[in-house]
Amino acid sequence: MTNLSDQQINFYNDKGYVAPIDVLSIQEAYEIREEIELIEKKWPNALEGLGRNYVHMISPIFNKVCLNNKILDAVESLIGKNILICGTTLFIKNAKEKGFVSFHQDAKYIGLEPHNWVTAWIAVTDSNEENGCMRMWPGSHKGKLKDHEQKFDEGNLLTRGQTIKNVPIEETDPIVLKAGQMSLHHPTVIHGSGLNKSKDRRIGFVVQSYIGSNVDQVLGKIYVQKARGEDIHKFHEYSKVPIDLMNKEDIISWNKAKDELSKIFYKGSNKKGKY
Ligand SMILES: O=C(O)CCC(=O)C(=O)O
Repeated sequence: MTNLSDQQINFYNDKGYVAPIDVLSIQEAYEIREEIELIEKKWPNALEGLGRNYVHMISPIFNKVCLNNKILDAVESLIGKNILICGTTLFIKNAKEKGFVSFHQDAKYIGLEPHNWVTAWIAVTDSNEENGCMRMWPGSHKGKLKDHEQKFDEGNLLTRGQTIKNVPIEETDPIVLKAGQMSLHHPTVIHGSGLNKSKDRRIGFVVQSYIGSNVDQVLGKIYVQKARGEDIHKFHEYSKVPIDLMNKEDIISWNKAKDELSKIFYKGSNKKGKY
């Protein structure tokens, strides 16, 4: 059992995140990197843009990570025992590229209500201040949702370049993780990340997010998979568990799911970004 301790739960409630949590071995983390790099080689561009989403639908390796018991035990400590996977995303920052993530709150445009959900950021590579790890503004989850400016700026890895202004960077905590560790963060904590100034890629495999079965999607349609417990509310349609990598039938379902997700991401916006 790797349920979070009372101290970790208190920390999460107070700060809006908890880290680091050991969940995968170095080998398991490396297996994810190899899967990503295999896909990039065999299906160039498949993971670009909107393709970075729902990747657990086309790869048994990514799917297995979402069902990892150490991750689920920790998640259960925060959102209860009835857990669904409602999406995954790859946040990749290659060396020498200008990728960053502006300060934002996940709950702003995602339509998941109520906020009984948590995001698991799993380090596929080490993630540190040099290569642009996430930074959390501790305690910022306690306030209301903030205004976000939609900047659609180049290099921003967020859909709309949504940005909360005047975040005091010196008050933010760097989330330093070794490959195989994860952080968990709250739907309304303000977070972002800077440039990768290292010589290697920085990769996060992100379950975005684990939701309680009481969480509805109020802006559109999502596809879920059961992670643990019972789906009491049955709000969502289920996606299939992938049989092998990039199976043709799975790709059809993946494309459908990504299209629906894109509608949610850009609801109310007259412009679309890259993702
Ligand atoms: O990977 C990053 O740098 C940011 C990821 C993020 O914003 C998230 O997982 O909510």
